[in-house]
Amino acid sequence: MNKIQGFYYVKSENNVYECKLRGILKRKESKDNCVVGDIVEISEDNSIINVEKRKNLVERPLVANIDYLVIQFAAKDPDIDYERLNLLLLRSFYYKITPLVIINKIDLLNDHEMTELKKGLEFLEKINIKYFLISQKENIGIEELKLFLKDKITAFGGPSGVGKSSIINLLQNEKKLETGETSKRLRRGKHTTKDTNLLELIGGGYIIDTPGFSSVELPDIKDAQELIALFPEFSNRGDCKFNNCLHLNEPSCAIKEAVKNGEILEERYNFYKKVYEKLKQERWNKYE
Ligand SMILES: Nc1nc2c(ncn2[C@@H]2O[C@H](COP(=O)(O)OP(=O)(O)O)[C@@H](O)[C@H]2O)c(=O)[nH]1
Ligand SMILES: [Mg+2]
Ligand SMILES: [Zn+2]
Repeated sequence: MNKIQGFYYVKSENNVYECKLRGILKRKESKDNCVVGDIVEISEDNSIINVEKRKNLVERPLVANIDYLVIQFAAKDPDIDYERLNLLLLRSFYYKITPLVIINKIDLLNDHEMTELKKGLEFLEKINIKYFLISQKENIGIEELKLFLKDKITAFGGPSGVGKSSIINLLQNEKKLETGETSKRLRRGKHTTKDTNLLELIGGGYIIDTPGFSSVELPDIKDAQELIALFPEFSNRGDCKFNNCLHLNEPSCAIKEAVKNGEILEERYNFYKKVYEKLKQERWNKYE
């Protein structure tokens, strides 16, 4: 379901129907009663009469049922910002969207740099996150990516200049996005796509390309236990001495033990501590 200027465009197998909301859906004065990405039931007079339960819902942009968040970086120009990668992973887990990591521009790497890159991405395998090493320019890895995204709804996020628009243009036919050189002076804010419309993929499926998914703002995490749950490698470890262990300064902590023996990557643990401190200082203390 796609929404444009008050009309809802509902796609069935062979048709697109222009629909209006009806009955209880319309009366509910809520902007999220029916959103882009919803799976809906329509009547013969083109009214949406039911919205199916969502597997996820993102608020900015307002969109539901996303299968993947592609977190895209470039192997070089600009270099990978691992903290930003971790933040985007955190957001992906928070919104219950499966993350996929794409590293584009591998044409710019020599063999040694390629080995280093793979080492830097090893931690993704440990937390079962699939990654693709691709080059839009030299058409490396694009076919595999296409197959993977077929029939799925995929959002794209990542810094500017990593080739998001270039890749999206290869994947979809509807609308060509502007691409450009990385601005060296102003590194932020060159967003050429502002709408939330779903772009249809050539082989089936949809892409969403909006700046919202590149945001590195910390989501609305309520407390430490909710934060801990967003680190998949922290689960299914042995027990810590304390039930409500924050894995910081407590004795006999299974997480710190796992960091020490290399089962949990130190950078990931340090990222956890950093986010914990930030949330505690900037948000949680206010409610105490
Ligand atoms: N060397 C190389 N450059 C690329 C590749 N893909 C995109 N670029 C270039 O990177 C720049 C930024 O691309 P763009 O798609 O606008 O990035 P976006 O800001 O993430 O949407 C452009 O100059 C592209 O030509 C690639 O695979 N290899
Ligand atoms: Mg772009
Ligand atoms: Zn612990």
